[in-house]
Amino acid sequence: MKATGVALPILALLAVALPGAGLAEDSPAAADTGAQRRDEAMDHSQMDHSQMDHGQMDHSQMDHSGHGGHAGHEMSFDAAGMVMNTNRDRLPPGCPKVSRDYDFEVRAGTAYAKAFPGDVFGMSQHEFRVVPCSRVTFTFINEDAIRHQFMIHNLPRNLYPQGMFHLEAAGGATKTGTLIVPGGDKTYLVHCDIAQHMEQGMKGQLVAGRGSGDLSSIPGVSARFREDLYRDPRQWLWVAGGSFLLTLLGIRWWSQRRLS
Ligand SMILES: [Cu+2]
Repeated sequence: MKATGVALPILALLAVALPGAGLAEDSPAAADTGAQRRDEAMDHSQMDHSQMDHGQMDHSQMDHSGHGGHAGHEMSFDAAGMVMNTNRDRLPPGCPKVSRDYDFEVRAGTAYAKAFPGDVFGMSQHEFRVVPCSRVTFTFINEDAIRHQFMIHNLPRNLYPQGMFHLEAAGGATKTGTLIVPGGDKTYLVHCDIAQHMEQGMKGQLVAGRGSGDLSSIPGVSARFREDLYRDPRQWLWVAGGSFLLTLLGIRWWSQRRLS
């Protein structure tokens, strides 16, 4: 009776102390509390934006809320989404003719983020490699229930108002558009501009020729601007199992000591 009376508080102490001790082995991760993780997520979005050339993208001049800001765009718009600035025949600067045709079928949705820890949204393909002056048709299939976009930026403004090619598909919808890539080696940003979708994985790049360097945080292509720390659930099982075993051993040792 006396043995159990002392063993119980010790058991409780062990149970509290041991999981903590297990975590102390890799303290940086242990310190990664929920609150910090939220802060990092916010930070991440801001820093990611600052690293990109969003400043050159004219988002300030765009009016996403209505038609007013889309003056001059060639645009087809319906309940299923829109296709903006599609171009099949007007040649961009440096292109005497269309060099080649490409057809990409891009699927978008949460299912394509599974391979990338920390991402929520994704695309079936995050990088598109083409030769300069090629004509590229994108069929954008949205498998989610929410709206997604497929936007390409920094294209020649005389052909693509605001330098932008833009597909937008409502949940479950498919939209197709074509553009002719300018001459020269350049990497173009592809993204979904709906709030936080790019930061959560809907970011890609269209690489013409040798490109002009990888953009950051392209899933499967380039490193994240800031890495997220995630713990494998199996690690928790090891910690819990280890603590339990140590507790049993402690009780055994204690009761043997009391009896001897
Ligand atoms: Cu999206």
